[in-house]
Amino acid sequence: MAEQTVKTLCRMCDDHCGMEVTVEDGVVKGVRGNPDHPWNRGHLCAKGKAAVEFVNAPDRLYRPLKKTPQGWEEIPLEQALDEIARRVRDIQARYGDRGMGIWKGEAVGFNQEEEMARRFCHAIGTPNYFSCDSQCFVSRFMGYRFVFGTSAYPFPDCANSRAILVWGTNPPSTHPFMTHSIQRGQQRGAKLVAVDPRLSHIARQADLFVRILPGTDGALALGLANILISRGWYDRDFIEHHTMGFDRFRDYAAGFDKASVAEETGISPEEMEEMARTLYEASPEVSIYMGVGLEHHVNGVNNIRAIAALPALCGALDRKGGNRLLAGPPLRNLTLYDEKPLTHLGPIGADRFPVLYDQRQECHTMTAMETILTGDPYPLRGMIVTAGNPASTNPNLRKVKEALAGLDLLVVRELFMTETARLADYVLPAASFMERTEVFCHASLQLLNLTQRVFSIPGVQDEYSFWRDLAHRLGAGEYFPWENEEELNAWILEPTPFTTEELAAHPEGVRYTPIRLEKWRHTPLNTESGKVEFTSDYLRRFGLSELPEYIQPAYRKQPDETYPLCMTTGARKSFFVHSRYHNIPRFNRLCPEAELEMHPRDAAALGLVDGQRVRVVSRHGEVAMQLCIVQEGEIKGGCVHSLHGFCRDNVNYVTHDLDNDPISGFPLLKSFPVRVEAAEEEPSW
Ligand SMILES: Nc1nc2c(c(=O)[nH]1)N[C@H]1C(S)=C(S)[C@@H](COP(=O)(O)OP(=O)(O)OC[C@H]3O[C@@H](n4cnc5c(=O)[nH]c(N)nc54)[C@H](O)[C@@H]3O)O[C@H]1N2
Ligand SMILES: Nc1nc2c(c(=O)[nH]1)N[C@H]1C(S)=C(S)[C@@H](COP(=O)(O)OP(=O)(O)OC[C@H]3O[C@@H](n4cnc5c(=O)[nH]c(N)nc54)[C@H](O)[C@@H]3O)O[C@H]1N2
Ligand code: SF4
Ligand SMILES: [Mo]
Repeated sequence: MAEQTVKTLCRMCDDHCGMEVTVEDGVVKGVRGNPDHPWNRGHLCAKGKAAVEFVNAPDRLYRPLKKTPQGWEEIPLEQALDEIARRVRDIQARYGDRGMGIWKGEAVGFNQEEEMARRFCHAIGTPNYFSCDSQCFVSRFMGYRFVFGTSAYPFPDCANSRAILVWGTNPPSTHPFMTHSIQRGQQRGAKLVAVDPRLSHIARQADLFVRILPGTDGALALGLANILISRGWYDRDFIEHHTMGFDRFRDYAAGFDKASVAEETGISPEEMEEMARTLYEASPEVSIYMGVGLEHHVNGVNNIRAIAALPALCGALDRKGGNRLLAGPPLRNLTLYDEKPLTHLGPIGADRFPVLYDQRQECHTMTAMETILTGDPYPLRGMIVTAGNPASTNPNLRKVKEALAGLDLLVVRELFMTETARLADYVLPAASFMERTEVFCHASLQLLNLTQRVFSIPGVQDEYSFWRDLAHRLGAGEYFPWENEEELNAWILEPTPFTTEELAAHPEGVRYTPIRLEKWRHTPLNTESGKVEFTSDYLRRFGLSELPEYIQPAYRKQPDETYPLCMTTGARKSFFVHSRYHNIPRFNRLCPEAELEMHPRDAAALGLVDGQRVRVVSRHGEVAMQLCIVQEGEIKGGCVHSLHGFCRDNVNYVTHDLDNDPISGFPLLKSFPVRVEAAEEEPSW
């Protein structure tokens, strides 16, 4: 038996921990953490350890499937690619090149493989590139970008902080090895503050748990800014020399007094006082880490901008123990936005969310569902989806399923027969992360890595081979000249001092640039003014508020008796990633079905008992699930929560697709009104 150990990175989630894989005759037998990798230092989380079961799963797809009136038919790969190419050509001939869309999900990451999908999209002449980023990270990206000019998030240096604020995020479940640096900070005496409507894992470890009403975070941040500024508890020198718009921001924040903020957010004036004092006393060693809990609201970007103002007031930007500004690597970019911008073709959603398109060249997935169903502003008739499961993860699932099922052509590249794959005309077997190689940048550590192909299965294509083969069939082969991923990796690395061989020799990563602090002393920030921006001229030019204006969520502004509870969704469990890993038996046993978490007082008022089936009804739809009455203190009264990604009882039947943040276009998944009642019969879909 030829046993071999391959050092690569785990991609069971996007954290890319160092991983060593044992392979015997091409079959993966075991995994362990790479002790030399500085992110995870030899550890793997439960999902990482399950990578063996994932890549060897008995329900994996190995052959292309074609939907026929008799059911799924297995066909050879070459035939599948030929037929798909013919049907793409037909759609583009009939409706124009923009009649096709490309959709990339979370499972293949955000560097090279995202760029490849974008490249293919423009190579075949359509501007309609969609991704999970219509509801992931882009609101944070924009919030940070408008204030600090960063393209990545300002990394919290928790290990060296004296105060750590985790706001709308729960790293023990989602970024487990980030938790180590939080713990190191705590061991050195840092005070940990968690802001969340639910008692998350990190909130349990916090010195102060601030139990906030969903979607009201901007009011709290402005209230804190008001306390800090009115008492002079801020870094005057930094504000004077390195920021713009301070006076207008100060005047605006002055309207957020403790009493009105308490009324809006459900946070007591004493808790606000304690938060403000914690920030002041720890300044400038204050690090703030924001998560997806802040994004899925109609006011997300501005709430995030308001929170981002706090490290600026504390003078914590790019300081030891503060929020570090990250430098990206000088890698070659694969996208064609300079060569073939295609904006004249009207990318879908760019008119509704011009800032989203301007900042990210990203079309809007929820608008796409409308476009498919109505043909307005033009027909969108074909879609190729890779590494995503929108029929589980996008909001308003009834509409998503109707739209995707009604396309002339839906192609899904998958490892498993998912809800989205079931709607497809063709399902193509996709390579897992162990069957491809890519250059990966660990921006927070400023490291470059090369992931390794551990094994391969004939007929199961990696992302590059698929786009290359289809592009060649569609007359766009000139954009995919590289023979394979290895050649492509070398091309991407050309502007750097490193070769693929050097990266392969350093599975723990190589630092592409030294970590330097306080860069703002010598180098202008990447904002329009070169300074930290409390107000944004850029947003004003789009007709949006230049201030991080606080807009009340609708459930606060116009309470509706029909839907008296506030719903938040998607607080992650450590062993699932969205709709992934439910097929790993030991994870499935831990949480076999969707649950609705409810405060005991709310359950008592409705006469509901633990474990019974309840119906959750929103303006968009309804879903039945099992009720879980949590302990007093585990969730804010008046709020309910459910995780997304379940095959049955999916909460995305009740989430809102067309109530969006006007800046990022993000949907309302986390602060929308619902009612809950005993379920007498199951909904009909
Ligand atoms: N195990 C696992 N890891 C993952 C993922 C996964 O699905 N599973 N997903 C990955 C992806 S794509 C992402 S985007 C990241 C997300 O990573 P995180 O941002 O850490 O996501 P969550 O764990 O959902 O934490 C969000 C927290 O925000 C809270 N919250 C909800 N609404 C509000 C609100 O209005 N205000 C405030 N202050 N808090 C609120 C929730 O209760 C929850 O505790 O995780 C990544 N890592
Ligand atoms: N209600 C609600 N909905 C949410 C959220 C929420 O908080 N609440 N969170 C949102 C967020 S932040 C995100 S990022 C999205 C994520 O939305 P999606 O991107 O749709 O996420 P997944 O369900 O993880 O789908 C990934 C799919 O890729 C497949 N896959 C795994 N590995 C590979 C691979 O190597 N190659 C290919 N081709 N396929 C692979 C998996 O089997 C899986 O079906 O969900 C969003 N949906
Ligand atoms: S956190 Fe877990 S799943 Fe994510 S990369 Fe690391 S070991 Fe893998
Ligand atoms: Mo996400």
